[in-house]
Amino acid sequence: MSSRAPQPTLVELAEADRHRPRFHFVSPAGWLNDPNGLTQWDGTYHLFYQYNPTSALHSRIHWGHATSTDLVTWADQPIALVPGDEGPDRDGCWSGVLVDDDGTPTVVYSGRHDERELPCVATGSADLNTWIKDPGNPVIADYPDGLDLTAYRDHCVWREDGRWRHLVGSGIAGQGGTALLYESTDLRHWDYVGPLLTGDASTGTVDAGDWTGTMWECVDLFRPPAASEGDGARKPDPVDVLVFSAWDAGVTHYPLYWSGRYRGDTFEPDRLHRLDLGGRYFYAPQSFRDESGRRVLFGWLQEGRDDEAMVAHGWSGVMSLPRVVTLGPDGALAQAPAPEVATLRTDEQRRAAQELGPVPLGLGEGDQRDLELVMVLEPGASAVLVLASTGDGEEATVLRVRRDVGPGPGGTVALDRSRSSLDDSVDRTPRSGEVPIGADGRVDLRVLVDHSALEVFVNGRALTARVYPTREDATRATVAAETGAVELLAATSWAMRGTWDGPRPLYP
Ligand code: DQQ
Repeated sequence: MSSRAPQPTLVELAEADRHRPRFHFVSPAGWLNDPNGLTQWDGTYHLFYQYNPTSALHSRIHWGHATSTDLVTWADQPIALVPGDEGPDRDGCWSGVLVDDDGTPTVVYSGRHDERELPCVATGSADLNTWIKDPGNPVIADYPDGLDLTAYRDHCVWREDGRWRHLVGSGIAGQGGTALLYESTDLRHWDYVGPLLTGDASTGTVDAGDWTGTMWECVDLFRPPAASEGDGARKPDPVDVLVFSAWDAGVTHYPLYWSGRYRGDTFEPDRLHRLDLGGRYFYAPQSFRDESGRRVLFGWLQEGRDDEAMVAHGWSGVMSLPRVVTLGPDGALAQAPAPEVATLRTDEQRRAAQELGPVPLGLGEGDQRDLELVMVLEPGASAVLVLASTGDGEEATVLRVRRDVGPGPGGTVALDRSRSSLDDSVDRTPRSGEVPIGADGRVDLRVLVDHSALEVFVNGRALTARVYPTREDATRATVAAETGAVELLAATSWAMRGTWDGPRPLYP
């Protein structure tokens, strides 16, 4: 009789994977996608997330839950929402938000059944660990009359002038993505107001990143605090932003936002912006205002490897680091890792200020790194950072920052992943976009490498991606000047401490 070796569990597979980040939040194993229900409640940060504890694929989604007192180290809490045996969420508890209903923590989420989603409500215990679904779910029983919708899900809910307001992400067939506005006095009975704003799917292209999709997922409306607040500088006029994730026929594209003005029943758009130059690698973001008044944003770093690889490794999906978002002087959002991330730094290495040349300057080795560089680029100059590289360069991820020719402001950042991995089943397509570089040529660059997760910030613009080098020694980082004069004012690199040890239970 032959006895078969026991199959490794999802947790064992996940723990053995060298591509699994160690200072980004990941689920214990299985599947993770969107951040949900973000809040700081009585001082404690709560991160709920789309979670499938049964496999590394998206199916029958639960709400996982973790808490933190410092935004970077997380403690797993019991799963918050499980799809019902029957009822409107029997096929999944999809994305949603948490609001404070006069002291009662209350989530508004999308219950999935029969291949469509409808708004549902659940109330939580004081520690936010036990949730009771409202017997009246779904609280909106059908799509609004008279609209031919492409999809309908995800929520942004806020209190305004004594009533609740609620956006549901959607799309109007033949027109484009939209955010449908509702009002309520009790979060259970909703009056439909109308579309707050509707995009035009007949303009723009995916390649340019200005096509707004046939449906908007995870709409998020907020007023960002000005970056200059508190330092005595003139405050810019208030700007509101409407963030959404452009979607089409089952395909997730990228997060975008309109800057403009929220005018009550409508949103007056001014400009469309890319929220993250990595596109789908920072998808379905959600933000919240913390108790200190900061606007904090998390997003889902999708995998760049196929379903087979996800299943083989027992896990999928990374939560971004927390980002603090402000309104920059150019009227666009400026993003930076929350200062708390720096508490994970260890083993500081500094490089002397110097004029960079073509010979690469080493910035340290390791697959959990934080790099901070300040450079001055002359017009037309470009600096090149090589990351996750082997000594012979067989595997290397190449990041270029280039200042436009001419004295005007402007520049680009480009991520070349063509040599990131010898495994040709992983996504190695490039990413790039515009970054603001002022007349002084100064570039503040921050790079966070956490195994397969890469988050880059260039003068407040973010570019997120995933990389999967195959060689164990693909851990080097260097910087050099590629063209023109590049002055390095400061370069510091740190190893980053991991935020948990060992396996975590799948069903906390
Ligand atoms: N993910 C959720 C949806 C949302 C999408 C389902 C965005 O609610 O529209 O897991 O990634």
